[in-house]
Amino acid sequence: MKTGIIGLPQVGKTSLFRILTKAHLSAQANNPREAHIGVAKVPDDRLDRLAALYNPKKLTHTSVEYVDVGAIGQDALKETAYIGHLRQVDALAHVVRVFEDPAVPLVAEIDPLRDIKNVEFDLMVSDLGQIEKRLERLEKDLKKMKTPELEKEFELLKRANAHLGSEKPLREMEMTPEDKKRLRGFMFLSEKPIFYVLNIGESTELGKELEEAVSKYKLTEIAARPNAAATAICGKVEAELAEMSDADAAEFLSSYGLKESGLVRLIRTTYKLLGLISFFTAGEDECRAWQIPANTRAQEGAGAIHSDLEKHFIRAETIRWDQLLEAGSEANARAKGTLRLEGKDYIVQDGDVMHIRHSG
Ligand SMILES: Nc1nc2c(ncn2[C@@H]2O[C@H](COP(=O)(O)OP(=O)(O)O)[C@@H](O)[C@H]2O)c(=O)[nH]1
Ligand SMILES: [Mg+2]
Repeated sequence: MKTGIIGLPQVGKTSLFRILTKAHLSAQANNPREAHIGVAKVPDDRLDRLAALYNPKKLTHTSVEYVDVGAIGQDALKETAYIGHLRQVDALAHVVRVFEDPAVPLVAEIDPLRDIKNVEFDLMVSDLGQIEKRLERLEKDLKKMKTPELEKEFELLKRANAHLGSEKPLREMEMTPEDKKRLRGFMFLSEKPIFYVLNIGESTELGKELEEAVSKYKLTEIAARPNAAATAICGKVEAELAEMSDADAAEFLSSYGLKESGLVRLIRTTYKLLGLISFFTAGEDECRAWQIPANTRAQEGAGAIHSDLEKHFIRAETIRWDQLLEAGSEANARAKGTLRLEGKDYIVQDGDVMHIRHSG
């Protein structure tokens, strides 16, 4: 799953991308129209604690991809390469500048809500253009021959058109799963879940500032809308943290009154916005997190590990991660009755530890 990092110029997109993916960008960074793609490990304290119990040879986290697509704007959105990259992503992280720095001149006065509205507008205009073109085509085709399929698409696009016309992004439009499927091929930009990331300046009371930023910059309402979220980070501090050892980083964080790095929060929120959850497999060889969409059945979930496990699935020995830790071992958990046997239609829960029994 990919998240596109978008935003106006000079807001800290590339800096954030670098820290998220620990990428060392070289020559390719010179071309502003070239998207950078990188992988970020998804931090998971639950998995780390399971690993402390099993002491495995290997510890494997899940990961998500980030794409630094470059600055957004009406012009960029007319470029085939730019829009191509943007359409491919599953969610958007919109970096909004709040930090002030004389070394990085401001294009306009700091106003997150204005920036958010401007970028949203650009996304919606791009979608409208696509819809209008398709509607024209459909009108012609429907005159030649009416099919229920074409008529349904026409009605849905008309509704999407009106929705955008009322200045609302498609991610806020009510849609049945069938509607969603019908629109999938268009890869509409304003339909993607969005995550507003306020990049705030350094301060001695950073912990408090980070906590209050979303309400201070009046994003509470916008972040509560469907398929949206907001958080604040301090890019500069994150960049310093990225260079430190774990012990130094922990001390540095507490000196700012922080419990965890902003990156951890950011990656976690991205994961949620993408509709993903993790289940675990745990043993002496490997402790591992597996990424699946929320509401996945156990049999399909087994397929995330290996297609053979899905094909030959019998049952899944299942226990919640914290119940396993509490029991101290699978044998104890079985004795206590907290280890359950689940069938193929069981809906896997975030944090389940599973052992798939199979006949393959
Ligand atoms: N003071 C400060 N400067 C930053 C921060 N994030 C990025 N910058 C600087 O702002 C400039 C633009 O950053 P960059 O990540 O390239 O922005 P982009 O155009 O959005 O990709 C660079 O000189 C960065 O060093 C931040 O959090 N605080
Ligand atoms: Mg950049």
